[in-house]
Amino acid sequence: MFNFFKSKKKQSEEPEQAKQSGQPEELLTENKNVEDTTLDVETTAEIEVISELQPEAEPEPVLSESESAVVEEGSETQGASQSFASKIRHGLSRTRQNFGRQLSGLFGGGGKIDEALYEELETILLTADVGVSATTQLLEDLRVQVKRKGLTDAAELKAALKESLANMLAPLEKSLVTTSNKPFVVMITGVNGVGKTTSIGKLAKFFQMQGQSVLLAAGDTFRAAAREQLMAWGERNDIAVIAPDSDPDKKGDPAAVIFDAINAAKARGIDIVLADTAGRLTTQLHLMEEIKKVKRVIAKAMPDAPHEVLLVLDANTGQNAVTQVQAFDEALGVTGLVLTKLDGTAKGGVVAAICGQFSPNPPALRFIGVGEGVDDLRPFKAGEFVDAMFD
Ligand SMILES: Nc1nc2c(ncn2[C@@H]2O[C@H](COP(=O)(O)OP(=O)(O)OP(=O)(O)O)[C@@H](O)[C@H]2O)c(=O)[nH]1
Ligand SMILES: [Mg+2]
Repeated sequence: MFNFFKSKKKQSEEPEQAKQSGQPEELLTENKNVEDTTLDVETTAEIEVISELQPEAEPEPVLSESESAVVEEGSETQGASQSFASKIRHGLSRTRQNFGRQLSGLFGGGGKIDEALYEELETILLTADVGVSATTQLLEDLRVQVKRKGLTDAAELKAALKESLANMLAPLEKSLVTTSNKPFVVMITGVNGVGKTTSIGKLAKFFQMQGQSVLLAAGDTFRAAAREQLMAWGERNDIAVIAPDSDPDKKGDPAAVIFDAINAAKARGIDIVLADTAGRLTTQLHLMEEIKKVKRVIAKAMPDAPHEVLLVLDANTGQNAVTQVQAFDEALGVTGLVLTKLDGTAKGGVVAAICGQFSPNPPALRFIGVGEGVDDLRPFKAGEFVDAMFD
């Protein structure tokens, strides 16, 4: 944590020096954004300080009881995957109670497969936030299956629908491989309050458990509390955080903070940089421009970076999530999604809506959030997810 405080001090000095030079603040911010080569010099100086303070050996992370359980689960036993699956199942209980129960009601009594049945099924899918496009695709696929397999009884449709849904969600399942670059830079973005900062904490733990070192960049300079939130989390978990100045009168520049963090990670041989950013609505055009600039500056710190642009979505937003993917993808080129808060909603069907909208190449759904605990962010597995949606 020394390094963090040192970096804080260094940054707090910069605006003062700049102010003394008489430059307007707006211009200073711009200069810091790498348009000016002096940033390289400043950053190099900071790296040296950080390296000096880096302890010889990384301290063992202190684990709480639940976190220790994650390590045990991580050992590749059958019990582990069962426990992962039961967590997802628990997290999706609201979706299952709504969607799964209605389907059981529809299919459970048997009866013949006719147009009325398809119509009822269409209504259930639409009300579960599956969306028009995915619903149409699922029904078409189901009709093909019914013909091919010669199904006649409504009870047989449940398994067929499960199969169609699993096939539809399969392209979303692409795990995040972080070994292609060092550091592997992940930029985290999304609208306000979707779970970006807490997901960063969970992701940091996830990668740490896999033996990878992580550095956090507190790039949300808009909300003073965001900096504190990430800092406190980093301190508790022995993970370095590079953050802007704490003085609310001095505006931090998100791009500069992340730029510094990448250089610090390079100097320290860190595997993964997780960069937080402030929440923004897709209609706030100036903030969408700002995030584009953050991405450009990241590329100046490391040519291929960011290696992953993760868009965090709140499952409660339902269909609106699709609009958010479109807008952020247009601005940044989204490479992966994190869908949070599935535990608090019956709108789990939104996963299918994303597939339907971006068929045949939907963005990768890297992780899903099924609770507030540190081990409640899980890599997305299509089969497991579909199983958890049904009774
Ligand atoms: N139940 C549940 N709560 C979650 C999940 N993920 C995040 N949260 C909660 O959502 C709230 C907002 O989380 P933050 O991480 O601060 O959201 P943010 O996107 O960083 O917010 P801004 O920075 O203000 O845009 C917190 O109370 C989190 O605990 C989840 O998967 N399940
Ligand atoms: Mg945040």
